[in-house]
Order: sequence, then structure tokens, then C-alpha cells
Amino acid sequence: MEFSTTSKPIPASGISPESLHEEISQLPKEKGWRGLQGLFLYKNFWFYPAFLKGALHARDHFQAQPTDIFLCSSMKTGTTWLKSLSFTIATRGHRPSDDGSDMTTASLRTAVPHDCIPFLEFHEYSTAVRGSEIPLFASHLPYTCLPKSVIDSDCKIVYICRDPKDAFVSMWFFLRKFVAGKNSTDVESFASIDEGFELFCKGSSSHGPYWEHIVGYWEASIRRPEKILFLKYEDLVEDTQLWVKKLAEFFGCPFSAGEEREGVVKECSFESLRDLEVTKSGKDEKRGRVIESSAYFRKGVVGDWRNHLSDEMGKKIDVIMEEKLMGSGFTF
Ligand code: PAP
Repeated sequence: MEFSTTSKPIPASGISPESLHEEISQLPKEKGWRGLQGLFLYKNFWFYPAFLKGALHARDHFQAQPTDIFLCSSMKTGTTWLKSLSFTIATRGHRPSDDGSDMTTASLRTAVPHDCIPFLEFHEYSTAVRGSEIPLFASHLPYTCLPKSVIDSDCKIVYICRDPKDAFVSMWFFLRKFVAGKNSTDVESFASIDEGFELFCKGSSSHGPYWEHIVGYWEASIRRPEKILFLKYEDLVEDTQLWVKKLAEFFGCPFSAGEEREGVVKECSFESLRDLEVTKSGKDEKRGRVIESSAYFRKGVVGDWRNHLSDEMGKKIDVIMEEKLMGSGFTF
């Protein structure tokens, strides 16, 4: 696999055609977690309008190429980490900089992972997306909501999922911060963790139902194993080096016998990325909302849910997941 050496962060487009507003306004709606605009039901999944507008635009305009690689995930399941690992793996060795250091590292030092690999639904104008010469894209869209050309072009997809209890806790803290960034009165009206939890269990969460998101990619990965690599955040934590190797092979740029993977793992570790100046001082702008880049690095551990949910709540999600995933062959 050959990547260009000139990829740059891509500015987000803020255009949202009237016809998309019109289409969204006709969809079933519920209030969601409050403090944000309501959730809209599209193809059996709930979306905040900001995500949905981009998704609909991508549906109508994005042209995937067979060489594209999509990093897909539900929210807060390890996307930032997967982006940094994928970007580092894919561009390694391609960019010696003036001072002799690896430019890949330099890029992650100067641009947060979300700027290195664009989200399809935040960069709805495909020409802007095509400005990147590294064919890596990300999406939070469910499998059945991906643009048709992504499926038809048979391009590769990596999907990452996470224990729903940790994903829920991570999402609740992130969205509360997102809401707070705009207006402090909004944060007071934002759903309590208990309310958010009940909605999550009903499937009413951003890109939810969470279990349906997983099942879509899981079943697709069984049908097309050579094109869809399915991984879990917890497995990535347990043996990052192994998954770095698998990712490189899947991307078509395997590590050579003597090439070390440890550097990639370290460079993309939670602590390394969290402590970068670009993370500490950066801001991410999405459709008029600004969020500090540091918000993408909260704790990065497995099992943090125990600090925020009761055992009963944990059990409740586990039972729901088991029920909903029954028959799919997928288990956590
Ligand atoms: P997104 O949906 O907004 O893109 P995403 O990156 O998928 O978020 O998930 C964020 C979670 O990944 C955070 O989990 P936490 O809230 O439980 O802490 C974040 O801390 C974690 N995370 C980010 N980078 C890393 C990393 N390098 N290693 C491990 N976990 C990470």
C-alpha cells in the first residue's frame, strides 16, 4: 500500500442544504438526553441532527474508492486511539523530516488524531474529504447507514466496539462537556447519569441502539472477513502490539521481520497523546460547537463504569446486551 506524504488536516465544512433539514424534520423524534437538539430516527438508529446532516450528505455525494479504508465505531469506543494507531501505521517511514525525526510522529504532535483522519459525517463535502491523500476515513455511522458507495466499492473497514458500560459512561461525560461548552445553563438541564442510562438501555442514545450498531458490523465482518476487521477496545488494551500487527497486515503494509511495533504502541498510548501540547491546548470545532481536544482523553481504562454505575445498573446492561445479541454469535 502506497500513501502520499502530503496529507494535511482538513477544514470542516459547515454547509447544510435546506433539503436535508426538510428530510430530517419529517423523521420520528424524541428529546434525547436534553441540552442537545432531539434525537431523530433514521433507518432504525437515533441521531443528533448535526451527525445526521453529514450522514445524509455523504449518502448523496460521497464516492468511496476501492482503496479507501474506513475506521468505524459507535461513539466513545476507542475511535481516537484507533485513528492514531492507523495513521501512524499507515504513514510510518514515509516522511523523514528535516531534523531526521519521523514525520508521522511530528504529525501526531501537531494535529490531534481527529484532524489526521476525517469523519465522513463531519466533512460532508466529499471534495474536501478527497483533499486528503491518505485514504483513511472514519465514521460513527451504523453499517446500514454508510453511503452505498462504501459498500459497493468493497473497500476495507475496521470496526471497534467497547463494553457498553464503559462506552455509556464515556459518552455521558463527553456529551455533558460538549453541552457545557456551549452554555452553562444547558449543562444543568442535561440528563442525569441515571436518566441517560435508562435512555441508553432503551436504545435512545447517539447512534443507538448500541447493540444494533455492533450487530450490523459484526454480521458484515462474518460475511466479508477479508474486508472487515472487527476489534474490541478491551482486546486492544490487552495486547496492543498484536493488534498493531494485525492492523498493518489488514491495511496491506505489514511490519517487516526486523521492524519494531513498540514505538507505534508508545506513540499512540493514552498518556503520550493526552500529554501532547496539541491535545492540551487544542480545540475541536464541530458545527458551531467547540470542544477542547483534551475531552477525547478522559481516563482510557477498562472498567471505569464501576466508579459511576451501580452493580445493578451494570447487570441490567449486560442482560440487555445478552438478549439483544443472542443469535448473532457475538459476545463481549
Ligand atoms: P469519539 O467517539 O468522540 O471519537 P472515542 O475516541 O471513540 O471518542 O472514545 C473516547 C474514549 O477512548 C475515552 O474513554 P474514557 O472516557 O473511558 O476515558 C478516551 O479516554 C479513550 N481513549 C482515547 N485515546 C486513547 C488511547 N490512546 N488509549 C486508550 N484509550 C483512549
